[in-house]
Amino acid sequence: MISIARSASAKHPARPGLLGLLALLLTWLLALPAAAEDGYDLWLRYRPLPAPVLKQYRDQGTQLVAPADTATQRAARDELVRGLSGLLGRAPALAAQARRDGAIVVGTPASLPQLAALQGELEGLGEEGYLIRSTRIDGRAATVVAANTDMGALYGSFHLLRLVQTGQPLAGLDLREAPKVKVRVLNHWDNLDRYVERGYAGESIWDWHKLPDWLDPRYTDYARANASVGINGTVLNNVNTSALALTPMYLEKAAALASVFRPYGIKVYLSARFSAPIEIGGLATADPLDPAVRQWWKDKADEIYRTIPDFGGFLVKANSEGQPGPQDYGRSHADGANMLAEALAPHGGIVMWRAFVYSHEEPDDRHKQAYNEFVPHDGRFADNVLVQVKNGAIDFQPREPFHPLFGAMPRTPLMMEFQITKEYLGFATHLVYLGPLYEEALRADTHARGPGSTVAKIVDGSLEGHALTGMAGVANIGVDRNWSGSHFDQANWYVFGRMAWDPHAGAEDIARDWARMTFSTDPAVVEPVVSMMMGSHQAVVDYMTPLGLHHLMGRGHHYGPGPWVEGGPRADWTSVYYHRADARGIGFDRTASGSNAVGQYAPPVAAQFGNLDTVPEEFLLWFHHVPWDHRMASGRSLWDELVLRYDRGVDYVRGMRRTWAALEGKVDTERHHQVAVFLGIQEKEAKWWRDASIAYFQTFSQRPLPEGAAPPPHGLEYYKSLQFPYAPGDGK
Ligand code: BDP
Repeated sequence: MISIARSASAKHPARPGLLGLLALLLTWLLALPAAAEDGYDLWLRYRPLPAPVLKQYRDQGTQLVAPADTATQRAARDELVRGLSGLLGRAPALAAQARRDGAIVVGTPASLPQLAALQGELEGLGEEGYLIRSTRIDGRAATVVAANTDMGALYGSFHLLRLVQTGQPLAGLDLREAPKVKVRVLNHWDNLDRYVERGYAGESIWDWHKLPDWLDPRYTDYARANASVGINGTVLNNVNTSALALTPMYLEKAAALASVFRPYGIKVYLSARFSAPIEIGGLATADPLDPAVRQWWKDKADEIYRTIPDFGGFLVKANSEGQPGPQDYGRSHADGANMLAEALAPHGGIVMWRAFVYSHEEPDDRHKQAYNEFVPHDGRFADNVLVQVKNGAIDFQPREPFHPLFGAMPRTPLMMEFQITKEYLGFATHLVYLGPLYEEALRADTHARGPGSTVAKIVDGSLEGHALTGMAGVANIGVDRNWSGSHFDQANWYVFGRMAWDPHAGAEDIARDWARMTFSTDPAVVEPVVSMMMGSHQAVVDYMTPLGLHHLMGRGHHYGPGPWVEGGPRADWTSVYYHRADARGIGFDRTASGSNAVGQYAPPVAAQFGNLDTVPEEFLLWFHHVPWDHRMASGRSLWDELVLRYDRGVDYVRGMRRTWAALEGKVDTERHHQVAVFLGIQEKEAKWWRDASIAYFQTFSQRPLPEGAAPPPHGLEYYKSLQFPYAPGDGK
C-alpha cells in the first residue's frame, strides 16, 4: 500500500484531488488494525507505541550514550537504537556525553567514566546483573543502565526496552536485577539431520550442512531473543545424540554458532553420547573407570576447547530409554558423570547429568526409579556436575506433583528441566501457557528442611547452599516463521527464560509483559489475553488428564488420547499401567499399600499425598486407586466429577475462542486469523480427548453420564481405530 501511494505521487505530482485521495487512503490505513505480522519478531517487535502511551516518553531517549567498542557493547547499542527508533518513532542521537535532559546512558564504570560514581552500587550484582536508575549524569536528568560487565549492560538494555515496550514510565526508576540461577539453558532435541524430536515448529534451525560458512541471520535473532530473557546457554543437539556431534567436522560447525552467540552471552553446550569413545574413538569400551577411556575424554575436551574456548560443557542422557551409560559396565551415574567432569574441569566446563532414567528391567513403579538410582550417590558427584531433574517423576505430563528428588539430594546441585515444547500438551496448536505449570512446580513445598523448602529454593541453590545452579528448557524452536509453531507458544519460550532468571517470578506478571510486547499495550487486548493464558493450563489438564490421571496419550507420537494403549515392549510405556481402571475404580495406588512412591517424599508431604482425605484433588488418581462412587469435595461421585472436568476443559477452550473472536480488529489480521484457526483445532481435539476418554472409562465405571453431559458421538471402537503414522515429532 505504501508503494502504491508512492508511485501515484511520482506519476501525477500535481493532479488536483490527489491530496484528497491520499488523505482518504491515510484515513483508511489508520482505520486498519496494525499491519499483518508473521510472528518472526517475537516479543521484540518494537512497533510504534500508540500516541497516548508515547506521550510520556516525549523528552526521553532522544540521546543515547552507549559505547560500542566490544561486540557485546555493539549488541546493546544496536538493540537500543533499533528498539527506541521503532517504539518512539525517532532514532536516538548517539552521543559521547549526555547533552540534554532525557538521555539514556548505558555501560560499565570501565566503559563509561561517567558511571564511575556508581561503582559501589554495582557491588553484589555480579557478572550478569545491572541497575537501572533515573539520575543525573553530566548535570542532566538521565536514565542509566549500569553494570559490572558488558553482558550486564546488555541484559539491562533489554530490560529498559521492555519497560518502554510495556508502556512503563521511565521517571523515578530504581531497579536492581541479578539472575538467581547461574546456568539458564535451552535444550534442543535437534538431530544432525535437522529432525527435531518432539518438535512441532518445523525442522531444526541449525543448518548443519551449510555451517560453518553460512551463518543464517536467524542465528543472531535467536541470540537476541534469548539474551532478552536472560538465557545464557544452549545445548545444540538432542539428548538422544549421535556421537558424530563430537567429531572435528561438527565441532567446527558448533564453533561457528558459538561465535554468533558469544556477544549475547550465550554459551554453546553439546549432548555427549556416552559410548562415543567406541563409536568415534575406536576404543573397545566406554567404561568410565578405564584409563584409556578417561584419557580419550580428556583429549576430546582439550580439542573442544581449542575449537570453542568458552564451551559450556556436556549434557548427558545415560542408561535411559536404551541410551548407553556407565551401568553398561557395572558403574554408577556418579562414576560416569565424574569422568566427564574431570575432563572438563581444567577448562571450567560443567556436566549436566540427567536424572530421567529408567532401566531395561521394569520397576514396580517407574515413578520411583530416578530417586532409587540417584539418592544413594548424593555427595559423590564432582563439583562441576549438575544433576538435571524433570519437574515431575514420570515425564512432562500435563500435571505432575514435583519430583521427589528435589529435596532428597542436599549435597548435589539439582537443576530443573522443564519442557517448553508441548509433547504432552497438544503440540503447537493448543493454546497452553506453561507459566502456571512452571510456577506450580517451582513453588511446591518439598518440606526438605521444614516448611517453605520450595523447589525454587533448591533450584536457586539458596536452601542447600549451592553456587552452581541451573534450569533447562526443552526448546520449542524450529524453522517456522514464527519460531515456535504458533504465536502463543512463543510465550512459553519467553516465560521459561524469565523464570530461569528468577524462579520466584510470577507467571501472570510475565504473561502480561509478554502480551503487551507481543500484541498490544491496549488493556482491552492485554487483559483478555492474559486471562485466557492463565486458565489454559488447567483447561488442558481437564480435557486430557483430570484429577491426577497421566500418561494416557497415543503410543509413540503422543498425539491425541490413547487410554486403551496396552501391550508392547514394556508395561510402563502403556496407558493401562498408569490409570489402572477396573470395575472398582481408577488410579495408581502409590501409597504404602501400593508402590509406596509416596514414601520418597519428605514425611509431611508423604502424609498429605498418601492420605485420601488430604491429597489435593489434582493429584488424587496419581497417588490413589479410588472407587468410582468415592465422594469428592463437590459432593459428586468420582465418576461424575471426572466427566464434569472433561467438560469444563472443553468449555474453557470454547470460552477462549469467544474471547479471541472479540479481539478481531484489535490484533493484526494475520496473527489473529492463525490463532483463531488453531483455537478451532484445539476445541475439536479437546472434545476428542473428552469423548474418547469418557467412552473408554465408561466401560469400567458402568455408570450413566451425569445429567447434562452429552454422550460421546462415536463408539469406543471408532476412537481406538484412529491412526496417525505421520504425526510430527515422534522419537526416531
Ligand atoms: C520423553 C520423550 C522422548 C525423550 C525423553 C527424554 O518422549 O522423546 O527422549 O523424554 O527426556 O518425554 O529423554
